[in-house]
Amino acid sequence: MTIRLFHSPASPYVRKVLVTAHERGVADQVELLESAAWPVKRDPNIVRYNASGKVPCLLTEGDQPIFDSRVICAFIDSLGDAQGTVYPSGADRFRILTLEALAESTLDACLLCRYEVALRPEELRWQLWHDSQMEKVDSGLDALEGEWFDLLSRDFNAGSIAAASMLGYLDFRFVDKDWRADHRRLAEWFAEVSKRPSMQETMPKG
Ligand SMILES: N[C@@H](CCC(=O)N[C@@H](CS)C(=O)NCC(=O)O)C(=O)O
Repeated sequence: MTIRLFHSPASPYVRKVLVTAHERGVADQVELLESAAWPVKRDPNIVRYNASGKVPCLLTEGDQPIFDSRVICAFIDSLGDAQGTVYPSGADRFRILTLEALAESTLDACLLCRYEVALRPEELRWQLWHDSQMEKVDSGLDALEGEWFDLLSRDFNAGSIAAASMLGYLDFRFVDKDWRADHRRLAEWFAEVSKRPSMQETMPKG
């Protein structure tokens, strides 16, 4: 089966999807489609399938769109061989889904900061708004370093994948942010999981 993916090589949400595909052994089934997702001047090729115009957006063989990244990850997980899953069932399922949501909301705040700096005309920028998003990033990092760390580091589940993609994005776009200084455990964990082939094969570019 071939699944097509509107993607961007810099997108951390796309990275989540690709890491999941590698972890589940289906990366060779993913065909990357050219696309130009951007909050202004959206790409009509994506909008045709995903009204938000965002990537990732997956197309099934029957041309059915699947988005957003969390839904795509769950879909890709279901394609992998029956023995593994990044969304274990049972008692931890909703904890892992919540961990994934935590990592993703942290990532959302990163992206809002990035757009503010990279996209918004300088005279329209609002420092308080930017700093408030960065506070969300810091709270998210604290939570991952703290109460969520055991679940995060127990295995490489969907929540761990989302967190690793978020940390990779911080290193990629926020090179001056020394998040490791106050999050030693998280930094060690990230160094370790970054060695996984799924992470090595999906380094952000752009
Ligand atoms: N919640 C979405 C977020 C996806 C997202 O924001 N993607 C960015 C690229 S990193 C995008 O397409 N931005 C274009 C836009 O905001 O219109 C998901 O998890 O897939």
